[in-house]
Amino acid sequence: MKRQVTILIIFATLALWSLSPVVSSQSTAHHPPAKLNVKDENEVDETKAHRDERMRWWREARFGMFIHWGLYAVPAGEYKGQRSTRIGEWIMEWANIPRVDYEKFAAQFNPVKFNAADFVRVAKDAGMKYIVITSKHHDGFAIYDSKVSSYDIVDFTPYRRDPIKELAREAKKQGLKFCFYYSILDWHHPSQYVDAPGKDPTAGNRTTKMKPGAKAEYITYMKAQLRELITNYDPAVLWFDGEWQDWWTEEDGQDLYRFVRSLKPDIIINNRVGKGRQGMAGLSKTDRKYSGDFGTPEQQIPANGLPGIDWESCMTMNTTWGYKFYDDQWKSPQTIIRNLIDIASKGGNYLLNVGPTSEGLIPQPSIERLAAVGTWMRTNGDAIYGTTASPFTTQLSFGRATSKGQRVYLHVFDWPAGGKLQVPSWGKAIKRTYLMTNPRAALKFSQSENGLSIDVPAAAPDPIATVIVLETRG
Ligand code: H79
Repeated sequence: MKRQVTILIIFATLALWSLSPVVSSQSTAHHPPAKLNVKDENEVDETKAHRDERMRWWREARFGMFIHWGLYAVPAGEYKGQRSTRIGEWIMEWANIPRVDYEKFAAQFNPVKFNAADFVRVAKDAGMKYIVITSKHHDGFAIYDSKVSSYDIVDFTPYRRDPIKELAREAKKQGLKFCFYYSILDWHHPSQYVDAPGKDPTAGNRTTKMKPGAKAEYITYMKAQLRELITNYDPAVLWFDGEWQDWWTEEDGQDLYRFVRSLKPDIIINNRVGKGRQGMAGLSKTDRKYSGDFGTPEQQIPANGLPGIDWESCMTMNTTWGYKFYDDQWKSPQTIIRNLIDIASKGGNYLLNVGPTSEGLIPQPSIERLAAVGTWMRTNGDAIYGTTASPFTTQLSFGRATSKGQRVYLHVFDWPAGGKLQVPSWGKAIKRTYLMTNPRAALKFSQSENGLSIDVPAAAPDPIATVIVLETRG
């Protein structure tokens, strides 16, 4: 009996450590795992080994596609002649559009050009390993076939079909993981209303009020939709958002986390299910245990990675998530590729967004950029997939590094003049070094306690990022 208790405590401690992105052990000491060793049917108990197994594909993947697709693609950033620098999927908020008027966009949402196989092919050719699509954004509109709501693509649009069924099937067919975004904030649900000066009570707003007594009913509705999503499409990740409402608590988040895991035990859930995230920086707070499996920096890359903590930076290619026809502030392929490398060098994933049109097409500038990333990844993917963060204690002056097994990959952004690349020492002896594009041609190098000097070609083989492989001893 005593031994069982000891084992239980060890497992509970491991489970807490693995579930909660706690950096210092101090906070765990002050907040013992009060609930985690309590067995009830909803409890998600997990060892570190179990969690590592559950997170394995996600950690190896490093690169995914975010898809923001919904009714907001119809106005595409313009309402009654009004445009905005704000994000397209928030038009119901910034143009102060009442529910009854916003609903009218549905009559024009007819994505007849949508082709699931093409979507997945574009992601796959870019080197992406998973797809996360908005099942329901803040506007409350479901782009899948929901039986618990008529505010969905099948019941409310002339399209009358479920594009998500095809997308989920295609993703699996082509070997990508299929995942859902789901907004807790809901501008359409009768439980919520806006109480802000100059605002229509049924428009969108950053925060909504919860009608007294309506929360339980709304949670039942969310759970019914989540059950549909999990049962009918088998997603690998649930990516929550809109959790910053004052009516949503960490306890609600933990309950929802357990609910989703109970429907699919090996699913992965982001930290926005509860109240752990630190604003747009997105990593989880450490003052107590929070629900969720990974941190979610938004439109930013943490200055330093956090060892042992899973996180994913989500970013746009222009300045909006949902399609805006006039947003032409596209990032260059170089910026996008270097962001991917920068994130991998810090131990994170990159979730890169596309915002399809209401016809069902990914904008051409996005297609072009994804193709450029794909070209780079076909040559250099080994230096991204399944890697962990840079082994160097400081950021390299010439670029970034990733590591995997006995290899360190140098991603050179700024090619050295004079044919020698100087690499600081990090305590490991080098056996062999070569360009990723030419493994048979070893590069000459010399190693001293000051570091490594590698003889490299005079000109940069790849001006965006040239990968040099270091094979280490031990
Ligand atoms: O779906 C996309 C956006 O529509 C949604 N998240 C991405 C993935 C989003 N982007 N910006 N916002 C939502 C605005 C939210 C901003 C804030 Fe906050 C809410 C600022 C203050 C409250 C975030 C949450 C930062 C602190 C808490």
